[in-house]
Amino acid sequence: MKRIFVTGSGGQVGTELVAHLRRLYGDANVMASDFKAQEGHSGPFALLDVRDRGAIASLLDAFKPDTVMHLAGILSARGEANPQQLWETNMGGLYNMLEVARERGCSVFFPSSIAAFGPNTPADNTPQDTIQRPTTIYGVSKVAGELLCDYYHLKYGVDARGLRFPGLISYEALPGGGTTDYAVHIYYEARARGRYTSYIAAGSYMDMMYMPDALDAVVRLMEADPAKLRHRSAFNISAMSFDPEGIAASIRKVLPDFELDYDVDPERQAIADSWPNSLDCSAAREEWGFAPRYDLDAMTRDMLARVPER
Ligand code: VAH
Repeated sequence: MKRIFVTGSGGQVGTELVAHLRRLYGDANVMASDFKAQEGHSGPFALLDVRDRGAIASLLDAFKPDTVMHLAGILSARGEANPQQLWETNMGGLYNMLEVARERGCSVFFPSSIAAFGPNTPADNTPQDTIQRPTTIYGVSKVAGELLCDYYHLKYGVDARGLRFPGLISYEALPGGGTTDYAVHIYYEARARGRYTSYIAAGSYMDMMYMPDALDAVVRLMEADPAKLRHRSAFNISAMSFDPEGIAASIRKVLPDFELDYDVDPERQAIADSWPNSLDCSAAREEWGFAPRYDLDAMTRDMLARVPER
């Protein structure tokens, strides 16, 4: 990778991925874009609605990237409130990006998710290749996105690659509209109020990962030797699996008086119940060296040291 175009640069992943890529490849070689204006960029930025293929084409013709990281999209919980909008944005945007990238020979990174699995997927140690019958429109868009990326690789030779992200925890930009967002909010609330009311029930295990490991995984995958990739658009990756009680116990190792209670949101609980408990990440390890550094306690110590006490 030398010149990279990022969509969704205002989101939880995009905010940190742009900064990470600029540290690695230089500010001028990473162009950020989002549908909302953003101040303070140290490199090029453009307003972009990914539903507008002409706008994407114009920006790529001007910036001439070799790689596009297509993060623009709506997350699971917000998507269930407006499935049609999610489909237009997530699938319409991805199709536009793949078409524009195909015409210009760009590589494409696609963020899939553990949401690409459903209630009849084996829930523990979920295989890389298994049943995918998600019951959310977000999950349907992720399975369709994985298949579309693989099709563009097989049909047109587009260098499309992707990761099935678990829940991501970070402190630079808050997540918006996801089901795993509780695992971010709990740290802010622990620091600010010493307590948190979880909308996800005890015993609901989901795969999670600290943002530094996610950023490293994206770069490792995109820089990997394509000859070694047996999979492409949807590698299982995860660093840990926990339920609300597990993350609370980790927080109490730093804040002994932290209290957790519950007010379960049935809609987000139903989404969480349809997702795996833990993934098998052997394909990612074997094909491109996936190696997360943070476990739950290391993430907790870092998050509590960094989140503001507001
Ligand atoms: C969500 N954070 O909750 C996203 C992610 C695995 C979860 O896809 O929708």
